[in-house]
Amino acid sequence: TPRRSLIIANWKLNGGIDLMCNSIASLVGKEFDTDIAVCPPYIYIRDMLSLLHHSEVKIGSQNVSKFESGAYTGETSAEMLKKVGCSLCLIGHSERRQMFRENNISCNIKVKNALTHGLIPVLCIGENLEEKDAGITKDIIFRQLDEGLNAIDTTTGELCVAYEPIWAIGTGKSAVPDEAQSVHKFIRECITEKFGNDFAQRTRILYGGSVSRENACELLDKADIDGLLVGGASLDPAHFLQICTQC
Ligand code: G2H
Repeated sequence: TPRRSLIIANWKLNGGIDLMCNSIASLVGKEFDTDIAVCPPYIYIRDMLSLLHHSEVKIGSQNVSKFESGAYTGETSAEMLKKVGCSLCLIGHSERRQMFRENNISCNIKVKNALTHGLIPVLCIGENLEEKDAGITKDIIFRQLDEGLNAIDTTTGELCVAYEPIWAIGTGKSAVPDEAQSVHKFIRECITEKFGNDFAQRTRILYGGSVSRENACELLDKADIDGLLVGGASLDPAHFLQICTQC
């Protein structure tokens, strides 16, 4: 494909100074055939950026505020993230949808904020087990894209989508590559229908959910899988490095 793969580490609420230092040490000075990014908790973003220095490794956040500025205690804006040097931000991870009341509408505002400030939004979508068993995966995905990407500006900036079937997250039960590929293909069709073929071909669609060194290459081999969002396995720097370099 013309799309360069993107592999993102999502530390979630894990890690500390040790993980930060060990990850930096394992990633700095290496050359990669793919784009690599790490999304640590907010508190580590600035230190990681300065330790990474001229490395190609990018830093992202795990969330972004839907507000620009003002009396919103605890929030961090897209503009702030961009100004310190972040390249991307995760938006609407299923954990945020399930535990912090994120929905397609709030995600849509966040995607627009990110694009406005030059951050790459990584919109996370995916069905849960009940929806999968009911055979409505495509309806769920369609709606998450239709509402989450409503009226975004596709003339500037870049968009990524991460398909993370909720039943595969942190369960060790990854989607089989063919199964993931068919959903990724559908996602690209939805984006084509909404924004045209050019934009759809440029959009990277990542897979997430129990990615490990065992399944990474087979997933990345699929035509519409343009990268990986790695949770658990990214907490072991050597394991993450292997995922980044082995395929
Ligand atoms: C899905 C994924 C990273 P894990 O949440 O976003 O986590 O790889 O632990 O399933």
